[in-house]
Amino acid sequence: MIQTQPQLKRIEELRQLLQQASYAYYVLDAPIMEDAVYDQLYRELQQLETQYPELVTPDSPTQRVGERPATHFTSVRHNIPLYSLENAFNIDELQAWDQRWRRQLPTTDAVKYVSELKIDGSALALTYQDGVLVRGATRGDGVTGEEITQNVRTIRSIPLRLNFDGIEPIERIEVRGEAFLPLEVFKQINEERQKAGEQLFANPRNAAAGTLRQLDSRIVARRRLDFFAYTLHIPGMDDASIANTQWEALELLQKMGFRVNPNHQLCESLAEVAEYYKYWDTERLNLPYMTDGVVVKLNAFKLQEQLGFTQKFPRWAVALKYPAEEAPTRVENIAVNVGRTGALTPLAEMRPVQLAGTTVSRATLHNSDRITQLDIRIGDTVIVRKAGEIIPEVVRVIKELRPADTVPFVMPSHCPVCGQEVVRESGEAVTRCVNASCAAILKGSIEHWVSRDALDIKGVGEKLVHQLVDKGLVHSVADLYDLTEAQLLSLERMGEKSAQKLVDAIAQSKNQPWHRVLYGLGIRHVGSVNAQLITEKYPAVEKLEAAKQSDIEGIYGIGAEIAQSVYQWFHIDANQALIARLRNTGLQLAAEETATVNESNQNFIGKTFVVTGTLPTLKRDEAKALIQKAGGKVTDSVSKKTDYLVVGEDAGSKLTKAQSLGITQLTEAQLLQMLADE
Ligand code: 1X8
Repeated sequence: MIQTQPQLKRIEELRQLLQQASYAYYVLDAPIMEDAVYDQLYRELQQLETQYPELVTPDSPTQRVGERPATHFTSVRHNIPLYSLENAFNIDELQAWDQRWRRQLPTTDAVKYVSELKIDGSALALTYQDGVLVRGATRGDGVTGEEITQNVRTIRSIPLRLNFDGIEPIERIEVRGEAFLPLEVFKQINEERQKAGEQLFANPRNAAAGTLRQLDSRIVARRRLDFFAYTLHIPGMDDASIANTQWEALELLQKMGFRVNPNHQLCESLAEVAEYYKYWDTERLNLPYMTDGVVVKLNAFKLQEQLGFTQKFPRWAVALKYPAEEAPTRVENIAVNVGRTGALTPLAEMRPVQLAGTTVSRATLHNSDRITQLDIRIGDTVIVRKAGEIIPEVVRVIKELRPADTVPFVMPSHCPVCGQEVVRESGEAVTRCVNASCAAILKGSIEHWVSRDALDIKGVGEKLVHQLVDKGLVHSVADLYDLTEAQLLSLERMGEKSAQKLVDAIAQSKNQPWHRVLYGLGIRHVGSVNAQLITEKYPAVEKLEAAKQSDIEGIYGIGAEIAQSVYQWFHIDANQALIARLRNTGLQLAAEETATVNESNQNFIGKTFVVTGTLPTLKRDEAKALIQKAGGKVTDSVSKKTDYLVVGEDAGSKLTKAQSLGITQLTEAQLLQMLADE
């Protein structure tokens, strides 16, 4: 213990620095430390903690990255139930609520209300013992929830230790709030799931709830959940003076280090509440997260206590909801699409309706389970819903309006594209075409291969892919590389110049890095992030082919499902044959030897770079990694200290600023040249 004293001091210092930086970044949205500095301090802490595991504490910033999967969650009973809120759908219903509590508790004093936004997420109850987060639990049924502490620790805006500066330390405190996924993250997750051939989340609430119940907290850590705190309970607080009103409670939560939604308002009358409701009806569409209403609470805790609870709800609060964006329309047809994974997706084609500012005429029906559940038939009148950025979905069928002659919809027993019998494995919701040479699967795989995050072959779009497959010119992605100008010229409306350009673009793609090739193969569950994780561990295809499933699963961030999928893919003969052909075409099936750029390069030492805009072939992160490997420094903002600005398409304010400071600009080609030169 004596010997570890200096280390303990440094560890505590590092934790404090990292905690402050993280708070500034995630809660205040006002960074105080450069990423590179943060990373360096973090690594130092990690090393010390590895060396002295007995000094690791649950509130250390290193405890936010997740742990190996749990086998199950344990149930926890909430000391104070998490009530749900009574709903009101318009101002009349709000007034009815107000009159009800006033009848129970006649008062002539001026009453204040706090109006807050209702966040569409998943409620959490967080317990802090002596200021340290010791338990995080889901709402569950309100009485019993699930203990998900490890997952909660990955949410960066949730403090692992409370800040009691200037307040009397509180021994035990329970904080409640809403965990949610920002819309941007939600969209990104769904895009990744789509690309990996996985089922999409219907809305951010489901995505947040699903994420919180992930047994593998490493996956949770990558999903970037956020959290707004909205209430706190202190056992025995009754007449404590620490907070007497909801308004003060929100201030206290903020002081203790929580993110509190800034859009709350103290209202002196119900008319002011109504104004707030009206204002946010439109303004909420500009927020980066989903809201579905306003929560109105009586401000004084004294009033709250006097009113108490009904069987289900607090009497002193109400959720004033916004009408969901739903509309009725008629189903004209149910089509069945076949995707690149062979999954059959039923799609309702409907009479166009206006919803949330866009015209909706198609909605996914997901799979046959969903169809059975809805009992949706051609000719039915249905309610469709679209909220914010979310894909439209059919909410329910209005059975009363069903015409007499409808028949239940059944999924086809044969693939609508190739005619081969389809398969639905027991326990799976998805029906699949398993014909490896089905044209729909082939078209989908080629579209995926040429897509931006894969081989990024410009000029090869959906239409051309269909022509190439239908004409029998391409039977696998490898065939793309044998296409000749003459063959392309045989296609409709293809000129010599375009044909030549296409052949060039396809040939160019042979230079794309190995991780893009792996992603392009379209292995189930392998999105572009996973492909990069895998290729870091297996820098050559031969190594990956020889890997055991357990080895692949050993990669940080790769779960069992992904590992199994990759392992199985490489053990199918046809896929082995494909790899052999791709190897012959000269594609990169190994990470490029970085000899020229691996060691520091005189052009880069001591130089500061900023990368902006869309580069022609490299992703920004790839460019940054190359610069750093060569010994250069990369920062996010342009300043006098910037030596080079690497500029791509659609560069914005950084370019303008660099121009005004006279900073040297580089194209991607010039950057690559510099990397190659010594
Ligand atoms: C649920 C929610 C509340 C608040 C925001 N979003 C929610 N989903 C809030 O109070 N600001 S309160 C609440 C509940 O008590 N069930």
